[in-house]
Amino acid sequence: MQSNNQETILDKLTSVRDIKELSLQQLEILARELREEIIHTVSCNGGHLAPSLGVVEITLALMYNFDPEKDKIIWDVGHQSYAYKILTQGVEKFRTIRQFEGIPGFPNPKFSKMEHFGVGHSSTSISAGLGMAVARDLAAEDNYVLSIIGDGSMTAGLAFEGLNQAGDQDRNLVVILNDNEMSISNNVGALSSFFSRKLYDQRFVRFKEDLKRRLRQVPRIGEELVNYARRSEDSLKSFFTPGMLFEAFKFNYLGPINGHNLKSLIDVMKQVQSLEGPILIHTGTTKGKGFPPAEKHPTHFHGVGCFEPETGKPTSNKAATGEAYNSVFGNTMCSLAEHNSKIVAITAAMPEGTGLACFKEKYPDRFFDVGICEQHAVTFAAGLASQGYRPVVSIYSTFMQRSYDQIVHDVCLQNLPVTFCLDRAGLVGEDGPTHHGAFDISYLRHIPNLVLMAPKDELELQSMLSLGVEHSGPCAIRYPKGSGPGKQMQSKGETLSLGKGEILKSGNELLVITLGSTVSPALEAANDLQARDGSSICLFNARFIKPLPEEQLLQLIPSFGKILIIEENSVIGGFSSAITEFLFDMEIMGSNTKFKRMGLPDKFIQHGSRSKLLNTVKLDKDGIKQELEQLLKSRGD
Ligand SMILES: Cc1ncc(C[n+]2csc(CCOP(=O)(O)OP(=O)(O)O)c2C)c(N)n1
Repeated sequence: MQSNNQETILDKLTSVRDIKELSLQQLEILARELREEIIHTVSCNGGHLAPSLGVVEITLALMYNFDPEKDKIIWDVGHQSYAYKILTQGVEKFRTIRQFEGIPGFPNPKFSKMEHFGVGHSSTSISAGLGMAVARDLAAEDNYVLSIIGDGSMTAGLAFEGLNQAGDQDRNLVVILNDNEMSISNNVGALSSFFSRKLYDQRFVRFKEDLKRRLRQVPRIGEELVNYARRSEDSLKSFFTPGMLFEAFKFNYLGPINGHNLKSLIDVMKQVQSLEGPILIHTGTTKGKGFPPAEKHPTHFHGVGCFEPETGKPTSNKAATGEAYNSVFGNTMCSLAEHNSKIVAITAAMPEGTGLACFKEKYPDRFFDVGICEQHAVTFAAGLASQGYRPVVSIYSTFMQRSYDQIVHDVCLQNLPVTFCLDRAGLVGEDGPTHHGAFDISYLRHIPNLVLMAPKDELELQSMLSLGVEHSGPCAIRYPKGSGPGKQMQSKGETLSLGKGEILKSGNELLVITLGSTVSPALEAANDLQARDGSSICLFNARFIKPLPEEQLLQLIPSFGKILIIEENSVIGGFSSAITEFLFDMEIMGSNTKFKRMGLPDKFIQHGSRSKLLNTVKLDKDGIKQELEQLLKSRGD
């Protein structure tokens, strides 16, 4: 950001191609300016700060050596692409990032011709890059394909599936491994400790010096041996570094190099232009580089809300209504685990986001972070459950999409007692369509044996979790981002019965059937209308999508001529589909009954604050009230 009236290098750029004309010194100044702009904008809009600060030099070296219009630069996850967005779309657009109708936080080809592939979920960049490399070769075109992937994203099987085929295809493809030894939290797994065997690791340097000293001591041929060792340093390097691993995949391994040293980066990227076949450049970077609070607390600054740019202290003073769902989940897990030693918790690289950090602290032996490996997380849980344990797998709704086959084949088909906790179900807000949890009811509700439920508040989440870990088969609980309506946690939630809902408000003019996050706004809307003009609305909280509370529905539905079903899931295949299918099967789809359903429309919903998006799709109190008013006014026949 410009701190005085002097024109910065960033201001003077008219096109991304201007970067090629800059001196090393000017590039270093530009790196500083980019960091200032990223910190300034993220402090106002929130966003992925630490990942983006870590790749500023890598971005500049790419821009210096390649042509982002012609060459395909693919950012894995895309949360680190802020410097790229500034350079390719300009500061003005960048300042609208993540805001409703502004540019998205993740690369999306619909918004820029220099964003070649839509991302948000991790570990896709090598497969997509290989696809682009093959397409290029088939069309006899000439461009570079570069995939930039973090060490966290490299833990996923998908990344290795890509490497495996890429090595075999032997196409020109460059993979840049951005190794900061962090996922959102510290990276985990055997692979991550392998990566951290760095060339500039003191142990390697010491070993090298030691070896040379000993060789020199060999009579007569000592100096010659030292020279031979020097010549062999490259193969020694790959033996002592992750080169071994990537060379086994038939990649030409370059590195590791300091990912903040612009000269080394520019040199190595120049070098790859004269090489053929798949190449992996291993760079070491610091997450949060250049902003001390983020360097110190990279997990907190991975993705942040608004903050003071001078100190990093949060500034958003949104009054939360209740306790955050993830914290209710984490605390409930801790208390349930106290009484049941078979309960174990599993996360796929999100101990903080899912609320399991306290469980990790309290029960380190019963906590498992498997890395960004949602598929493995589910099958791993199935193995534990098959041996009498009660695994609880907490994964965001959107990322659970990856585990569909494992849920069907490894858990539900064998009726194993695994509890799935799907956080961030529904609209997530600023992260946008790659992250909305719009489909989980639809992709889970048809799986035999699976119990599927959604809590209306914090207390109900507590009760559903207790039911889940006691139930003899698989269960899934979906709950939204943020906090609940404000129900205090109790030492023990209400005991729920499978497939039983509750009438929260009685009435005789219209029946609302809903569950989960839409219960609260629907109840408020119904109460408002009753207070305003005496409307008599009955509200039924179904709690369960599966098994549906069939008996209660059969009792309630025939008494109403107007029925509104509300859910925060895609209307296609969701909760309202479950009810209409049930009514159809029971042959009680009365032609005199007016049915209406509200849910997420059949389209991908853009980014913006959660409240703005809920308002846009009419799933907030005002939208529901409008629908209720119309239904109440309409004739019942
Ligand atoms: C399939 C999937 N699971 C989980 C996430 C959430 N997530 C976003 S970034 C990230 C960590 C990525 O670490 P790394 O690739 O090393 O990049 P860094 O943030 O360290 O730059 C995770 C777990 C995701 N985007 N996609």
